[in-house]
Amino acid sequence: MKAVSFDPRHGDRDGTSLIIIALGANLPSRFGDPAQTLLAARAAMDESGLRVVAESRIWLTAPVPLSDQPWYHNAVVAVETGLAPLAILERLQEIEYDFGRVRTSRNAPRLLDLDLVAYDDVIVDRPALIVPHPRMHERAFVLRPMAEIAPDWRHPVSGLTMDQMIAALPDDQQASPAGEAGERHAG
Ligand code: A4P
Ligand code: MG
Repeated sequence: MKAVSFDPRHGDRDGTSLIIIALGANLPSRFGDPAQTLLAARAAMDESGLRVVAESRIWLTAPVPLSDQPWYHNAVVAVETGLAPLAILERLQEIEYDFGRVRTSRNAPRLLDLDLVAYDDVIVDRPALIVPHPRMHERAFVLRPMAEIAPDWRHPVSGLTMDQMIAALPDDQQASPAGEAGERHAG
């Protein structure tokens, strides 16, 4: 794929874009435990014009940076939409607020975090929006689920493949599909 610069206020180019959104939660919400919150968030995306066309399994992941916070449930979905990147970010933030998120500090525990991880090979570098997400390439909780639904994606800035980014992850970022890990860390 060739990297292109792209005005994030305008809509997608041909309707066949690979748009990747990462979901994360590590506190209970009114929808239940974090796994139930992620399922409800996926449904909310569908209802707000972000049609989910592929989804990873739900992964249970150690907090990054490592701390005594509860472990996270994380997942990644691909959506189809005619919305431009900035409009997608607005929809995601509306859903976060609707789910009761109160922004405190970066990396604080959260009811629901929705990040726009990638929009094809588009590069956006604005104060309010950076795409690909500026930390996606160093996070197992994004890359491992994303590899399940977009194994052929290549980072448009570094040129690295999914396999290369995963191979470069530090060893301490534990992540496994929720069913396999057991639920002992959840909460
Ligand atoms: N922003 C810029 N680019 C983007 C983008 N591509 N997608 C801006 C979403 N937002 C983007 O985000 C802060 C600002 O980033 C937004 O106002 C938006 O304009 P936020 O969601 O308000 O705050 P945050 O989530 O605390 O910060 P941030 O930077 O999104 O944190 P991260 O990097 O998402 O990290 N560990 C595990 N295991 N699992 C997790 O899910 N999540 C985090 C949050 C930390 N550790 C984690 C997990
Ligand atoms: Mg976020």
